[in-house]
Amino acid sequence: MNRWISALILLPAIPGALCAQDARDIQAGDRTILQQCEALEQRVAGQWDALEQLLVGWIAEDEPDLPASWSGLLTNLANLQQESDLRHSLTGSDFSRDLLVLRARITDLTSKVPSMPAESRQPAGEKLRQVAARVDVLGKELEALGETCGWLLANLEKWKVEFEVNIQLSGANKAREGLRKRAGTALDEIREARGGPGTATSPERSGSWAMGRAVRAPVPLPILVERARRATREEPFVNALGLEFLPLPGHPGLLMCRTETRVRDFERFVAATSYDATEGACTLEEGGWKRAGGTWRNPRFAWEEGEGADHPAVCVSWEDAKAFCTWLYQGEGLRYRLPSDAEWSAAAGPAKYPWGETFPPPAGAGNYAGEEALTGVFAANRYGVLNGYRDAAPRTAPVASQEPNELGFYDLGGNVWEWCEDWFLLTMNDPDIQKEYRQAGFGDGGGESFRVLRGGSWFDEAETSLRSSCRDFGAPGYRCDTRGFRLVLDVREGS
Ligand SMILES: [Ca+2]
Repeated sequence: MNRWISALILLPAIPGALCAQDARDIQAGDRTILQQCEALEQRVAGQWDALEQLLVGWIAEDEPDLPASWSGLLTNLANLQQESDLRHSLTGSDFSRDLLVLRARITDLTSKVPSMPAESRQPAGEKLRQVAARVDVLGKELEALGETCGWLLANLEKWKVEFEVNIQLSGANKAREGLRKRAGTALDEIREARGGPGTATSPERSGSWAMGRAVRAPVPLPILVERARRATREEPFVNALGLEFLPLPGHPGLLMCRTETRVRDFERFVAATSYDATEGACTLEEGGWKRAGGTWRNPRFAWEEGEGADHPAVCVSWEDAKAFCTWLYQGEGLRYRLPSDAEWSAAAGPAKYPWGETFPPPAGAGNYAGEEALTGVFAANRYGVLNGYRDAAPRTAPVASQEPNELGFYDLGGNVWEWCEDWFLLTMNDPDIQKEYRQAGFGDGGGESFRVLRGGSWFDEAETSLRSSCRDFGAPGYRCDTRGFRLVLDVREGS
């Protein structure tokens, strides 16, 4: 038994004084009270999931009996709101009651700290302050969840009117399609609200979901960090952009994005900041790479309109990628960066190639320059291809088009070269690759001239380029249609 607890038991029992149970509660503050707090946090996260599931189910129903499904959704949402809303705290929401009980217990214990032995007051008070702060954050999130439900309920009423009008105007199918689209947008908004860069505005109750991106105040940072730390391969951390992050083996507190950053993500960044990444990108043209007006938005891949959104963003430099990370940090408060060279290696695994030990790649290994690439200028210029290999994409492919690797990461081999934090040195490469470069008159890489790129791209077919160990290099400001990036999220203590 702790020394001061023994001492306390000998104190005369006076009103307001610390009893043995109080002492144990304070002493075990990071166990019992925090366990209760954690359980509540998990329940709140479960409520958010339930809210998402309501909409997912509603959108997914084929030919739903809308009046029935509508009233079901309204009832479920109302229940969810009541369960979550702090205003119902005195009338029976389990959540709020438990939260209030926890708060009251912390207040009670705090009032008893002065009667503790002098040497114990400071640490005990600190422990209680910490858990009180955590409970406050939880209260805010619970309130936000209630508000979001309320807002959605209000919008559902409006959609109902809109739907009935649209049936008259354009028929049931079109009306249903419009409704699904609205529900889909609402779902996106809710998912975004759970993470939230730049979403710190209040809901516009009189507006539609489409009017404002913000649903509610962003999820408090400590909760985001906690969620990220608890992420697993089965349950990744999903950030405000909908990007999924998995724990990086061998690097506690670091998570890596399962996919390359998409055009749609970069679009959000540019829309929010007016960042200009359009100048000077090199794209593959007649006779080689040229500055021909290509940009991340249109890398001259002959995309159909609207097709590129899920492709990896290309024509973005290392500097552009870092600016993107800064923007995400400013919105979400989480620390994003590019992977270090070693972290990228950890995600790729120990095999010689991203798909295993043998060359050439088996079918489905990745988006490389297979025979499908022989279109347009590629065909005319007779760049090398992997004879006998074929994937679906002549240029970039939507991220996650191929199977993930054993650790759950997509496109670590192929699609686009990925920028890393490190400066490039030729000696990072295998000896035979170093020899090739040296024969071409290349020095040691210049120390602080070029950044490392990993993973190969849609343009690559050479055995050396397809090795997991191969490092390409580029000046930090260089934009090119074979290069993109992938994010790392750092939630280590003290980071
Ligand atoms: Ca390909």
